[in-house]
Amino acid sequence: MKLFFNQTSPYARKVRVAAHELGIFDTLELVEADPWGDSPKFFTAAPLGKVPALVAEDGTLIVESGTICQYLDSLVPGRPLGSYQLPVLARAALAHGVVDAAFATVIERRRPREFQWTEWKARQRRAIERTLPRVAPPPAGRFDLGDLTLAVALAYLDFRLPEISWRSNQPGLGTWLDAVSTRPSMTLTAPPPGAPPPRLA
Ligand SMILES: N[C@@H](CCC(=O)N[C@@H](CS)C(=O)NCC(=O)O)C(=O)O
Repeated sequence: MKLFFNQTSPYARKVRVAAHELGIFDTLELVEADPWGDSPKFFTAAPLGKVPALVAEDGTLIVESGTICQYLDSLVPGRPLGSYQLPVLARAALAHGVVDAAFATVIERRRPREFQWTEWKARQRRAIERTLPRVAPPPAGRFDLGDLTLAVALAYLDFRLPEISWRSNQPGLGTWLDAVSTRPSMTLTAPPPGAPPPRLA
């Protein structure tokens, strides 16, 4: 299986964390791709031009981080990430929405300041601030698809939007993130500190 990814993408991180948690990371051939780089080779493999993109053994192209995680989960007996259970999917989708709002903000900030849509950025921030109080800290020991998506989302806030001081309002989530951040799946996939945000051509 070939996984197109990059080091800073929270979406690709979800997939990499899932693969580690499932114990199948070594079955992935990792291909680092810059989605903003307009590489014909990447666009041929992944026509939507986004990471992550997985090419399965039979050549099937699978996009969307949640779908890729479900596919990887289906390869392991018992589907350990619980990715076919509605409550797990519901939690994963909520956390994924936090990633979407944060990523939209990061991309908006790449425009020249005079072209940035201030209300759009504020809207994303409000969405994040409304959502986090609705997320209960997961129980210790559990780390299913919903939980790993939440961990990636919170870590991405710390990485790209540290001014959203979510930890002061959600100390339980902060304690939980600190604990799960020591899992090998999280340490091995952490973005390089100081990595610049996406560059738009
Ligand atoms: N909904 C997608 C989002 C993927 C995505 O937007 N990835 C970003 C990198 S973090 C990307 O490749 N963006 C390039 C683009 O939008 O053209 C998923 O969950 O996989």
